[in-house]
Formats: sequence, C-alpha cells, structure tokens
Amino acid sequence: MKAATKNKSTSKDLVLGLGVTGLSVARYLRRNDRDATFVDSRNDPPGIDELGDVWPDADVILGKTTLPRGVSRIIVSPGVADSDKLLKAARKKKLEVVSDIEIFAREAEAPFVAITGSNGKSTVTTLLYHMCHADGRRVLAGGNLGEPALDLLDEDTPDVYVLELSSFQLQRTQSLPAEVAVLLNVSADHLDWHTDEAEYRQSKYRVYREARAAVINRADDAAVESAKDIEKIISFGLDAPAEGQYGIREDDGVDYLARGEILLIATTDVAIVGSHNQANALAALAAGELLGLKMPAMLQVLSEFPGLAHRMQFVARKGAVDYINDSKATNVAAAVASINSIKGNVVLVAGGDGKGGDFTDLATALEGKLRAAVLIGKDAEKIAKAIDTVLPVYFARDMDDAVGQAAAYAESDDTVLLAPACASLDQYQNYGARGDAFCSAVEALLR
Ligand code: UMA
Ligand code: ADP
Repeated sequence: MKAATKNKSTSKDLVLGLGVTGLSVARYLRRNDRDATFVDSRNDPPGIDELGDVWPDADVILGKTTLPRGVSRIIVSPGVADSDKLLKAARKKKLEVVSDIEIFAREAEAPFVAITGSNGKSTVTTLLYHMCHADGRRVLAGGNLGEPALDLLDEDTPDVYVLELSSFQLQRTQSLPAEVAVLLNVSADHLDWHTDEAEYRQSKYRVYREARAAVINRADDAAVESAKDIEKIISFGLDAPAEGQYGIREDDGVDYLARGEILLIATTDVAIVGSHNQANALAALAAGELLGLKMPAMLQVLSEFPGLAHRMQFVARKGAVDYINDSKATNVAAAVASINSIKGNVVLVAGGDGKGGDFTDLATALEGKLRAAVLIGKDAEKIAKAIDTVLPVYFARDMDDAVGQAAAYAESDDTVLLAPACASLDQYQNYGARGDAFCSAVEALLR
C-alpha cells in the first residue's frame, strides 16, 4: 500500500507504529487534513488492513527504514521505545517527537483527569467514569484503557474526560494541564522499555507537572514532593485520614472508607475486593471530590461496581477450592497485592514475560502465604530461581497443564490464583486472552 500522497500542508507527520494508537492518529490527521507517512517495524502490523479503510492510498513504509525526507514531526505509539533507531535519528535532527496524548492535551476543549500508577489505573479510571456518570456529568474515558485518546476528540465534547495514562505515554508528553492528576502508586515495571527504574518512576511523577489539582498517595514521599506546588491536593492511604483526606477508619470492629473523621461506607459494602481496591476506591473518591461530584452518587457506584474482567475475577468453586483470574497482575507488585487480598492458602499460577524485572520481592512478600506455585512462559525459570527457596515450584507446558497441576496441589479452602507477575505477550495476544485461557481451563476441570 505504498503510494505518493499530495502535500496537504507544508509540514508532514511521520506516524510510528500501526496498532491501536497509530490508527487513531491516522483518523485524527485525516480529520484535520494533514499529510503523513506511516511506519511500522513489523512487515505485517496489526492495523494495516484498517488503515486502508481510514486512509486509502496512505503512504506506508513497513520493516526497517531510515528517516524519510520532508518529515517535521514524529507521532509515536507508546510501545515503541526511545532506543528505536528512527526515533534516535529524529532526535538527532531535532524533530519534534510527540505522543498522541500530547496532541490530545493541546486540543481537548473540556477539562481532563489524568490517572496513572503502576497498578490500579484501569480500575480507578472506570470507577471515576461511573462516578461522573452517576453525578449526571457527560463524561468520556479512554487512553491506555479502551478508546485511544485522539478518538475521544471525534465525539461530542463532554463535561470532562477521564484518561488512563501509561508511563510510555507520560514520558513523551510535555504539556499536560490536567484538571486533576492522580498517581496511585509506583513500583518497578516496564524495565525492558525504560532506560532504568529511575526513568520509569520519573515518567509517573510527570503527571503532576502542570496539574491544577492532585490526588496523592501519602505513603509515597516522592509523590508528595512532586505535587507540593499544586494548590489543591487531596491525599489517600490505607491509614486513618486527617481532616479532608481519605483513608480507612475502624469503628466498633468495622473498617470504613473515611474522609477525615467522617465514615463513608463499610469496606465490606464496597463491591470490589482486597485492600488494594480499597486504596483504588479512596483515590477515586478524592478525584471525584476535586471534580465536585456529589458523595452519595460516588458511594452508590462503590457499592455496585463489580470490578473489571481479569482483575480478581471469581471464576468458579470446585471441590472446596476457589479459582480466581487476576491475569491483569502483570508485574510483581500487582501479583503481591492480589495474593495478599486472599484469605487462606494460595496455589499461584504465574509466569510470562517479566519485562526485565526482578522477582526477589515476590519471594520476600509471599513467604508462608503460598502452598505452591505453578509456572508458565518465558521467565518461568527466572521466577523459580527467586521463589523456590520459600515454596514448592512446578513447571507447566501451558495454561491447561498449569490449571490441572494447580488443582492437584490445592487443598480444601485453598484458592488457585492466576496472578502472573508478568506480561502475557510471549504466549498470548494480551492479558485478556491469557485470562480467557485460564477460565476455559477451569471450566474444563468442572466438566
Ligand atoms: N511497533 C514498532 N516498533 C516497535 C514497537 C512497536 O513499529 O519498536 C509497532 C508495532 O509493530 C505495532 C505498533 O507499533 O504495530 C503497536 O504499537 P503499541 O505497542 O504502542 O500498541 P498500540 O496498539 O498502539 O496500543 C497502545 C498501548 N500499548 C502499549 O503501550 C504497549 C495500549 O495499552 C493502549 O490501550 C493503546 O495504545 C491506546 O492508547 C495496552 C498496554 O499493554 C493495553 N499498555 C501497557 C500497560 O498497560 O502495562 C503500558
Ligand atoms: P492497571 O490498569 O494499572 O494495570 P488495573 O486496575 O487493571 O490496573 O489492575 C491490574 C492489577 O493490578 C490487578 O489485577 C491487581 O492485581 C493489581 N492492583 C490493582 N490495584 C492495585 C493497587 N492499588 N495496588 C497494587 N496492586 C493493584
């Protein structure tokens, strides 16, 4: 599909990456009558057929290439790392390199909330979306979750946008005047993309740079420091909150989500489970307050929202054993959080692509909590090395084998938990496909 395009403007964009983001950029440029060349390092990228519909006769270069002439700006997909040769060449030539989020932030005509963190982004983004909706606001949500940001601009302008942002997207975004910026937590992740952990962490703290109001995790000193110049700040944490802040308070043996001294809702009445999800609920309440949402509407959402698929999703109970799908636990901290949220012994199904991370923390955090681990995927051996001193470790060929083995090791009242601590891409198209494979394997056991 290589064809010359007429020059619609003096400057030409190069769109790097033809996946979900690349296609949304194509639609945006087309709407704005811009000229572009599309580049993807794969010979058969996922979005190539759809591009034909969006932009017939698009100028496309597939496979290895050098920087084409006449390009003034690179719009790069989040999955393309800074080490990419084309990006290096572009930077040498001092070309502007931007994310789709940068363009969104420059053009959005309604305020937006920016939500980031190593874990919990999708849950908080979805909670806040529902809270806005319940309060009667016109709201659109997207970004790293669901609809790519630039597609949101093609819909009627809402009262507020709620954006989930990844470290990749934040790293390449200079201007981000968020109405409210939320940073949930930071733990090591994506070390195969970022130069090092410090760079990854910095990308997360960027969310506060131009924000008008901030939700901060008060246990994170670096977050407190990064947001210190922002006028309106509300903190959240799992400890008892000071006045105007969000946290957990105990009263008569019952734990409540609380704002200062005010008890809001018993943790047992919050539909999503686990203390990590209580933290997520508190962060969503704080963001909602900064948007001016009414408390009853927000609490109603917390009592009803069952959580997203593949996050602590109950699959079945068989032979007094629960099976839970937390395929979205794609890093060590997430897997630790999901294991900690389960009462009783756990048989863990884990493994996949560890993204260059270190599994030592998994062993430290899980000592005495797991009955056994069944490992799959590329980094199974690496995980085994880190944890086999604290529990029995077994290897499985695939998900069916892993679930079969886990069922055999589980005892009465145990939980078989898929919390991989890894990305899925070495074995599956995405975490959803991995979670589906787990659910199918469990269903096969039930037959
Ligand atoms: N590509 C190259 N060269 C490279 C790497 C990628 O040409 O070196 C090409 C690929 O061949 C592919 C395209 O770029 O054709 C894919 O781009 P991409 O990996 O950026 O993926 P998209 O399909 O554009 O999806 C991205 C996010 N993916 C990543 O950040 C890896 C999606 O988040 C996001 O929903 C979407 O943009 C819309 O904003 C997914 C994700 O896994 C869910 N995110 C990570 C996470 O949540 O942990 C950050
Ligand atoms: P993200 O979009 O950041 O990946 P999700 O809301 O999809 O976050 O949750 C992904 C996984 O991260 C969950 O399945 C759970 O294992 C873990 N998790 C969710 N919230 C938190 C949190 N606040 N702290 C630690 N781990 C969490």
